[in-house]
Amino acid sequence: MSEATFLKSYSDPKLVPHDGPPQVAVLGRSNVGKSSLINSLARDKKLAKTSATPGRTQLINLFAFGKDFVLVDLPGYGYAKLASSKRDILKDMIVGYLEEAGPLAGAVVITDARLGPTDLDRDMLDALARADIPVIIVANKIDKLSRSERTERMRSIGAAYPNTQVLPHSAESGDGRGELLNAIRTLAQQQKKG
Ligand SMILES: Nc1nc2c(ncn2[C@@H]2O[C@H](COP(=O)(O)OP(=O)(O)OP(=O)(O)O)[C@@H](O)[C@H]2O)c(=O)[nH]1
Ligand SMILES: [Mg+2]
Repeated sequence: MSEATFLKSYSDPKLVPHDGPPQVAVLGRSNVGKSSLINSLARDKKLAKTSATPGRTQLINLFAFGKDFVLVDLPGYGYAKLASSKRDILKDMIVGYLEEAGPLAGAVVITDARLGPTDLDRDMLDALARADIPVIIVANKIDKLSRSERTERMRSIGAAYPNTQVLPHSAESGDGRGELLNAIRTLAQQQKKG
């Protein structure tokens, strides 16, 4: 049984409504596993469209997790092979959603556990910090690392971002699913109270 429902897709960030539950943006490089992570949280592999090739998500897609929160699946950044005109359109969607579409409960920034935050991830994290948007950093595809590599990766991201929550996750094994769900719920509740 799916724990989330697809609401709607948008190409124009200005049209995304903000009258429902708190919204949490899912951000990260193309192919890092944003859509798969939403499916993992929803326990529904078919909810968000995923693909082994980058550039799959090309719209702003809203998924409601009951009345608790809405996860916003966005196009990935940094996909070099995409035509530059298309890349600009996708970038405008991400930036437009973050800047213009209204208050956000927070953002989940997904990094590849094998790489840690890249330059583009750092730029995104800096921009979110400047905008005062609460962030959870995810070390995704953690199944690809050995136990000792996991420990070292979590330590190094934590050292680079000491004031930010950093959580491991794997859509493959389900590792970290419960903790991430709780952390997102907490972000959403904080916005409701604030
Ligand atoms: N091993 C492993 N593979 C994963 C994991 N999460 C995603 N993948 C794989 O990574 C690829 C990309 O997944 P998507 O969820 O489509 O990535 P995305 O970030 O939404 O990509 P775009 O929409 O193109 O930006 C797919 O082949 C997934 O099966 C994970 O936790 N572990
Ligand atoms: Mg996607």
